Amino acid sequence: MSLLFEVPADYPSGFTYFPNFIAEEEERLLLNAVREIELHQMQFQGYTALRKVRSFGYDYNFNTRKITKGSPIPSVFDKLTEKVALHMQLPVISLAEMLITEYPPGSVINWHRDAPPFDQIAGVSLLSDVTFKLRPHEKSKQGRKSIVSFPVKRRSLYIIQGEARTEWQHSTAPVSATRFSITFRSLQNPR
Ligand SMILES: O=C(O)CCC(=O)C(=O)O
Repeated sequence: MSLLFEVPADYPSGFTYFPNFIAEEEERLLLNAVREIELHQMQFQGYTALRKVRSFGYDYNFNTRKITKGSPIPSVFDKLTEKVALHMQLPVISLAEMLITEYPPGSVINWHRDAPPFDQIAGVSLLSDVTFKLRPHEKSKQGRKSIVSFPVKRRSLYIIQGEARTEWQHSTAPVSATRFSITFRSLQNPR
């Protein structure tokens, strides 16, 4: 497994980045699969975001802050799930949730740490690049200078584990062209 870090030296421990994680042909097949799936506008605490989403495996409810079992991850994503699990050094069964997100031009995901029921996170980017940002979660440590910002390229994989997961938040800058991400999450308490 080749490990190529193309992120700044001050990126937090637990953040790993693999450019060219998938080949162009794999990206084309994944885009075909993703475009077959009906996505819905993301609703968050009474606010409708520009991005569209669909989760599989588990669904997280932002009101109850609980997860419930969802529809199974479609088998067309098996190969990708296995490859992501291998890079996360986790058994494939532990990738319990898969979230597909479509970001139309101008859309973002704001600063957040992923919901507590989830543990480790991995994101595969399709169709276009994005500027990915990380900053400390603790308010007293936040400031312009604490933001680590770098490009996450289409066909890449990033993994968020350890300190990057527990002590840091992440967000993305507005995209200039439509981007899809496929996010995998393991559970804090596997069922
Ligand atoms: O689009 C991305 O890669 C970020 C996804 C993300 O942070 C999330 O779904 O919580």
